[in-house]
Amino acid sequence: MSEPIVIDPDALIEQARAILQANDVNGIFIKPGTYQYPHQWNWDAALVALGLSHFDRPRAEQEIRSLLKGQWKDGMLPHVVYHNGASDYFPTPDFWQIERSPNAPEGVLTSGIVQPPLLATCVRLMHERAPDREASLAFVREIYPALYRWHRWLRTARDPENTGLVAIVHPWESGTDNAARFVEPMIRVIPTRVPAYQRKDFLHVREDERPIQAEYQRFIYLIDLFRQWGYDQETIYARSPFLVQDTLFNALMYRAQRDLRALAAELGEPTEEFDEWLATTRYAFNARLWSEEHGLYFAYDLRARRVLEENGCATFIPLFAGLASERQARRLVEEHLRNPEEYAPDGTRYYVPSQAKNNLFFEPRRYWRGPVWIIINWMVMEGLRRYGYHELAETIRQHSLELVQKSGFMEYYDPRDGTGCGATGFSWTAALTIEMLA
Ligand code: 9WN
Repeated sequence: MSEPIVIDPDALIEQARAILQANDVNGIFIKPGTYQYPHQWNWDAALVALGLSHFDRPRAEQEIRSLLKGQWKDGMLPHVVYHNGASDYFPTPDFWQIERSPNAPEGVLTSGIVQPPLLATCVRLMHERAPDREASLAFVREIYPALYRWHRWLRTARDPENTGLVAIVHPWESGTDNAARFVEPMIRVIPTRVPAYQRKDFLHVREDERPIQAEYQRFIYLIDLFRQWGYDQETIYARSPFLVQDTLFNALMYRAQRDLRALAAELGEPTEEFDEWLATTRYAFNARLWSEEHGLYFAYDLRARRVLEENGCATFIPLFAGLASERQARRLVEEHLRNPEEYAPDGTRYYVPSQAKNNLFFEPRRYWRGPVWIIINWMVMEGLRRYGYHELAETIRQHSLELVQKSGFMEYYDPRDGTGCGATGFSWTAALTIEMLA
């Protein structure tokens, strides 16, 4: 038996704050990792703001204002904002070539795809516990139009058929880039004529902890198509060889719409539009993505018109969103999360592997194919609390803090022994440590 790991909350909070401070680039944005990710990422920034809000609200608000500077004229909130120009991170802004779109923002460089809409959720959490409600409401009022335009863009550009579910056009948009649920749709992407490029993601991280080359090549091929199409969303929706209604993205969209509705109500803004969308989406999500046979939520491939039956951690995010019924929650928890062949410790020590352990593609140290990610643990923990599974939620919180205490603020962790993988000095691991301890 190995020694039990003793958590020192005060020391961990101090170290987490130090990581966020060290990753702060000139007070403008906080980079996701010390070396690997030197720009501002969309959902990372939302979590960073949430963590910062516990000790420095003005800086948290600044983080959000900086992210919103990257917003496109049509409302799209891109996945990366390059406030500081190019770096050793690839793709660089001159690879994205966003000037090909009439909607690109002026005076700021960004990517041309999106990431899961977590921002409204973090803004609501920050607002609800604000000591100065009035000042906080003033901030919400300031950014509400941008949040509204972002969500409206998703509801329209990415769901032109009004299905209630929004589509992603690139695995990077899911935030869980090489998850097993994208293997099948990525096989259907045939990367003909890939432009010349050089992978830079092994400069600071081991190659066997990153996506394999066949995937990376397709990541680049897709970007090349989108830029050739001038980032025209109608063309992208009609022609992108990758078009998926993702479990995690749609669950977070649903939660974010609920959170934005709550903010709208407090501001005295209209809410009917939200109610209509939420009702349609709740139905569509469960009708299309829930499998009664497996007791799991899956993703849906719009190109092949097929459900993607891969068991990965995204299946639990509907708990965070409040999309599951009590009965669905019970099946997710009892048949899967607590199942030692899939997610529960046994052979592994830590919750929550990002891929079920009995999934064909499970690899305990490769990126989104098995390692534990603190963002997922936090969402699963919050989801379990919502459905009354307090003990299991507490176990997952303990596991998360143990991982950080044992191996530092890493991007992800090996579920077998808790050793760290990926990027070092990882900001959302620090931000969520603060969130879990404060
Ligand atoms: C591509 C920054 C981002 C996270 C994503 C994570 C990883 C980028 C990459 O890093 O993706 O966007 O280069 O691998 O998958 O969730 O936002 O931390």
